[in-house]
Amino acid sequence: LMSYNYILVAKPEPSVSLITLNRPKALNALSSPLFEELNKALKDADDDDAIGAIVLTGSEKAFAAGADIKEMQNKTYADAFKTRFLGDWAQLFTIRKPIIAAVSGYALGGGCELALMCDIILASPTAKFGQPEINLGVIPGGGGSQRLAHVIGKSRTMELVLTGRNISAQEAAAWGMVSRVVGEGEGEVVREAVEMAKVISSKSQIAIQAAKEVVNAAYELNLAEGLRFERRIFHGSWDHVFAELKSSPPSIPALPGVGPR
Ligand code: CO8
Repeated sequence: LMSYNYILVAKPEPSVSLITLNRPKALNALSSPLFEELNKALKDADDDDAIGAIVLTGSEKAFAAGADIKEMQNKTYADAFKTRFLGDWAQLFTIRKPIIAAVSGYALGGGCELALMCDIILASPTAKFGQPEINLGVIPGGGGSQRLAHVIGKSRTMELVLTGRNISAQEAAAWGMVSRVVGEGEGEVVREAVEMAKVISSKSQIAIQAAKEVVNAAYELNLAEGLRFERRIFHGSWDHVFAELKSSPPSIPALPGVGPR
């Protein structure tokens, strides 16, 4: 097992990888070394055939309070450009298995952007989302302006990005930014996310990964391209079902009216 400095990796269920951001003293500020470890853990989970879904969480106080301001403050434009600063965050999109963010406490700036990069967000009643970059004289740099605009629309995105105001879990749910607010109690949001990950893991993994790919395409393609992409993936998606039915024992339920059972 890999040992990490800034994250914890566990298997609360045989089919679920739980990654916990673990820089409590800095409220999980997303430094480059932290992101390097996160990328490694995500890749390992993606490569592990036993894992069907991933849960990403932080602490009760903070999912993540942003990009690491202390790391950024001395970077010149040339440093940032040459090292593609924050560019490595995009590795998260190469992960084919679903990633569920379980958010408690602060999800600000880069922390909010990290949650938005996940496939599903569940929020604890304590969650607070916001893009406070404007208060520092800068703007979001991890996709916040673009992803929020897709998810909550222009007016609300402008409000968050231009005022720097934080919103509550309830507001985020009403705005469609998170799936829902789960019950109170420490660790509740993580338990709920693990349960959801377990359900996802019980399905055909090929179908799950194809479904994630096509839903995410809705945020990149126009409608005509997206529909064509969905249809193509759909056309291929039953091939493996019949292939598995021919081999025994099938790991997925038989289709009504089809197959030996
Ligand atoms: N980066 C680095 N360290 C951080 C960060 C961060 N984003 N957030 C908190 N910390 C550290 C604090 O410095 C403090 O460390 P120390 O004890 O060594 O001083 C420790 O975490 C605890 O923080 P607080 O004492 O502030 O805890 P509070 O409970 O009083 O407050 C808050 C919690 C409200 C979340 C507060 O910490 C806060 O406002 N944090 C910053 C939030 C923020 O602005 N996030 C957006 C970051 S910006 C971004 O993501 C991209 C742009 C960055 C541009 C930087 C240009 C210079």
